[in-house]
Amino acid sequence: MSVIRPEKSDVLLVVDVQNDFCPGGSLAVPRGNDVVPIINELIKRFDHVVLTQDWHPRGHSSFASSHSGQVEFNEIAMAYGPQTLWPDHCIQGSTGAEFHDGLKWTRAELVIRKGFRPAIDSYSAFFENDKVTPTGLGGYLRERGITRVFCVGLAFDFCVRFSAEDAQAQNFETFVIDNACRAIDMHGSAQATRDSLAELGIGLINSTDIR
Ligand code: VGL
Ligand code: ZN
Repeated sequence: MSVIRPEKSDVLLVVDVQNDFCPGGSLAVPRGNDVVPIINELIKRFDHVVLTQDWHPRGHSSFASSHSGQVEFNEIAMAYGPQTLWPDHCIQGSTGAEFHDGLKWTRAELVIRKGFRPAIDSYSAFFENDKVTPTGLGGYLRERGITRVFCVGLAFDFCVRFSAEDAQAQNFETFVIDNACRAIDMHGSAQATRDSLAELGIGLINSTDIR
C-alpha cells in the first residue's frame, strides 16, 4: 500500500473502544486494548475524529439473557434478520460502556451512540441491523464535506466491518486500518471480513501507511 496523507476531507471513525470490549470486559475482544496507543497516534493526524459508542438499555434484545432457553453466541432470527446473541455488554451509563481509560478521545467532534433501541441491534455506525434505519452519521459526514472514512477499533469482524461496508456503500472512499483493529473471530468471521472488504474495494491498510 502506498503512502496516504490525511486530508481535510477525511474522518477517522473510532469504533467502540469501550471497556466491555477490552480484556476484563463482558464481551472482551482478545487483545482489544492493544489498539489504544495506535489509535491515539492516529487521532493526532486527523482533522476530523468521530467515535461510536455501543449503548444498550438493560434487557436489550441482542443479549442472550433476554431470550429464555438461548445461549450466548447463538444466532437467532429476528424480524429484521439474523442476530447473534451476546453477553450483556455496554449497558447505558455503566463502566463497561465507557471508553477505554487510555483512549485520548477529547478531540472527537461527535460521538454516535448505537444499539439504544431495545428491539434492534446496531453494528454499523451508519445503519441499525435492519439496514434501513439511519443513525444520521452519513448525513453528518456529507454535510461536513467528508469524502474519505478511515475505520479503526473493535470489533474488526462486527462493528468495524459493517461500518466500513456501509461507509463505502454511501460513496465515501473507505479504508480499514488493520493494526488498529482486533477481531472477535467466531466461525471464521475475521477471514470472512477480509474477503468481504477486498471484494467491495475497501482498502485494508496499516497505520504506518499514513504519513
Ligand atoms: C459489537 C457485538 C455486539 C462490536 C457490538 O462493537 O463489534 N459486537 N455489540
Ligand atoms: Zn452491542
